[in-house]
Amino acid sequence: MPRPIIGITVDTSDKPNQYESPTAYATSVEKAGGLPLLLPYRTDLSLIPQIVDLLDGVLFSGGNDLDPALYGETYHPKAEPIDPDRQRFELALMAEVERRRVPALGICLGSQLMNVYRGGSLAQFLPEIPRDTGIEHRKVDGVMSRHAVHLDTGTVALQAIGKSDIDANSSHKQAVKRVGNGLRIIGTSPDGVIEGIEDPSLPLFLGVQWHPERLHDEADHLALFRLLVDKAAAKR
Ligand SMILES: [Mn+2]
Repeated sequence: MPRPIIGITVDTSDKPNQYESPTAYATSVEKAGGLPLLLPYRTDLSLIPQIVDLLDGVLFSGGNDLDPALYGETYHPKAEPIDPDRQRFELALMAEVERRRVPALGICLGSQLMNVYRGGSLAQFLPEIPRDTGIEHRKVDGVMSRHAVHLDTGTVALQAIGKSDIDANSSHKQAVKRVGNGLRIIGTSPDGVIEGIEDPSLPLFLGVQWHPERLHDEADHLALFRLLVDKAAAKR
């Protein structure tokens, strides 16, 4: 059987006129049984239906901060704005993916995009949000911290991973605030930060705030890529 083809969105490089993609995304998809395919975003949006024709699933990858105008705010002083071309492409791609019920996994920015696409909002700078404990969700000195995530009963993430308490990594300063239409929270960290969302009415529309691609050697985290690949195989 040919492997399901998983499109992976790419990020902006610090160098001008280049894309970049951390290798761990493609490696994780391949390890889970999929065939990874990177998707350039400086693309005429009219090509998106044909791009989606090629794909069995889509991984919306990490990146910089969405324009908060999408949820009626202005950029926080600490924001690192996303390339507007990337935001435009990914919103249009997500609309096509949703319309055709193509299985989708969002990671970090990808998860935030799912929420904002559905009319939700984000907390723009977690260090300023009152929380129960002093968990650091940002990367510190180049190292991702780790914290617990409790997965809620009945979520596809819990079903895929097979246990409700996992040890996630963390490299984000934003998180879901108002949950978007049709989405539900899949889990939270001990300080109450929302660590993922899903739309249970679609074959797979799951976003996680952590970085499972950096932990593909751990079964709990590879399980999310297996879920994406399995749903993509079932859709063919
Ligand atoms: Mn976190």
